Amino acid sequence: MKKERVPPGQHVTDGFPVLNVERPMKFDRQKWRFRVTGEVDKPLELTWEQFLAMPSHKIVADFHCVTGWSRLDNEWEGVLGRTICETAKVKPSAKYVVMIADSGYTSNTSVDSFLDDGTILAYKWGGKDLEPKHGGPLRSVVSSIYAYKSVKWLVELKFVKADEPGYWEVRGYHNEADPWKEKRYSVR
Ligand SMILES: Nc1nc2c(c(=O)[nH]1)N[C@H]1C(S)=C(S)[C@@H](COP(=O)(O)O)O[C@H]1N2
Ligand SMILES: [Mo]
Repeated sequence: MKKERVPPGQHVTDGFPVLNVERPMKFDRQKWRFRVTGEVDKPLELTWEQFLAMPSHKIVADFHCVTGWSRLDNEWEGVLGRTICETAKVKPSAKYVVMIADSGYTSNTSVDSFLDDGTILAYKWGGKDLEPKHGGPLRSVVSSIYAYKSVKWLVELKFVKADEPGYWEVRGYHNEADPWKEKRYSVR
């Protein structure tokens, strides 16, 4: 059977809603640092210029918010999750990655999902610098799962052995967040 384009229970929006629990971060190019920590052989601490100098890619992917809207065909440009894993030499012991925003908002996902072709740390959307309200200068985009796992104002990736549920995951949203299986809420 042909796979539907839009996951069950989602409706397509042409706009690009803005959703966040905190205020957008203030971006200071000089002070900004991006860190990769935890279960890696080569921890990273990069300046904005160093981040931009990393090998970049473009992907086109759909974005599904758990509240019901989906925005199709987003062109994201940035550094693939896979590239980060290779550069930081993520250890086999790392099973999960915690994505950390400047504010302290976090979300977690499996290293497997992070290595997926649809996972990118994006600094451009639709060919333009990612707007502050959408997470600029940098956000993670994990296209295979609901968008609460795409962290805006990303400043750190922490690779861990044991999972660490993030902001929404401890507030009742599903830890795996597979939109095709409608894993929206955790049932206790
Ligand atoms: N730092 C941070 N990232 C976040 C959020 C947030 O509140 N703070 N909300 C998440 C949720 S629920 C969604 S749907 C998307 C929304 O991204 P957008 O505002 O670019 O549409 O960001 C995700 N990343
Ligand atoms: Mo969301």
